[in-house]
Amino acid sequence: MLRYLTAGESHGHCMVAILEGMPAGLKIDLKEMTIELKRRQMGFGRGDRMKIEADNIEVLAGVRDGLTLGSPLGLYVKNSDYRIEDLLPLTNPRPGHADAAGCLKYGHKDIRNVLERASARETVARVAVGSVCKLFLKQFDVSVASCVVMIGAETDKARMKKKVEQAKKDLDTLGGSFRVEAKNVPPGLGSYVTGDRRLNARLAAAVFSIPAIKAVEFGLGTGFASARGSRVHDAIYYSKEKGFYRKTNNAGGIEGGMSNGEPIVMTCTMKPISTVGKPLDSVDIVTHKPVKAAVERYDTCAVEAAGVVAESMVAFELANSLLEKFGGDSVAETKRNYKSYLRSL
Ligand code: EPS
Repeated sequence: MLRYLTAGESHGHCMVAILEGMPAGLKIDLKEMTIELKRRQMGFGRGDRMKIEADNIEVLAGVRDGLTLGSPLGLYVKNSDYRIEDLLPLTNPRPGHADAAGCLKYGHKDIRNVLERASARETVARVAVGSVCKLFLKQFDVSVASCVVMIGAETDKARMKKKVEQAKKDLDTLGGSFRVEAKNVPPGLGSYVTGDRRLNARLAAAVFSIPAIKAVEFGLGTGFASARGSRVHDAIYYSKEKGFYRKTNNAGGIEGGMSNGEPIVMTCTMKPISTVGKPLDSVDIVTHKPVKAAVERYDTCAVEAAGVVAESMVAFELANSLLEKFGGDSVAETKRNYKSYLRSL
């Protein structure tokens, strides 16, 4: 089993992650891992924080001579904007953010105690984890990619950009949707035998664990609601070269909670960032008097970045499911088991 944990506050010293369960003998390619971190920083509509952060990754533990040891990996990303101790307290929660519910839950009287951890800065550690999982999946020719589908109801790239520019001028924010696609996933990851082993349930939970994600669909997704079965289920074919295959992929690569060998396709919706320049009505956490919500530096739109984070979460879950099916304490052992399964299909 693969598992991870992250720690760190947005303006704290650093973001760290521990990834446990990665087999021994995986070549750690820091260059490729750094590319993933840089991809997360980009995207039209990101705020000024990304000009401050370098987002370089340091592997603190679990690697020797460039290869994983099979022991937990310690991953470290330094925060350049480190000033948590100097930041003033805030008592005006932002609608849409974790601020209000977080203060009520933990008894905080300063929303900073919530927002510093609830901040999407934490996703840099997720991408560090995902970047290792991607290296592992590469050993099996499995790839995970993402693209922006829609921003502010626009699907054309130039129009999306204009929408973001306008939202920025209006001191507002925008959400949107992105697609994540995993290719060359073997059939049979996940299982139908219990709900908690269903791959779609695990992948959806993984993507929903990213801040601001409000919907996750597989394949045709909500389109299934208005369709007849005969029109939307993906007919099955077989050829010697391809094995079992489909001509359509409305299922999004998952049937009965298992990968079916087709690409796994997920469309995910992100709500607009909750910090808005023209703040909404709120209530002071301490005095209970009406106030305007806090305004901090913010991103106008982070849909593209969220897609990169989702890739990481999907890569983690696929690596986990692959290890669950094929086992192996070393990459060589997992590969042997994997090849033998492929031959048996
Ligand atoms: C975030 C607010 C902004 C974002 C941040 C998430 O940070 P700051 O308040 O420092 O300007 O830039 O995202 C990141 C720092 C990141 O690395 O993605 C928030 O409130 O969630």
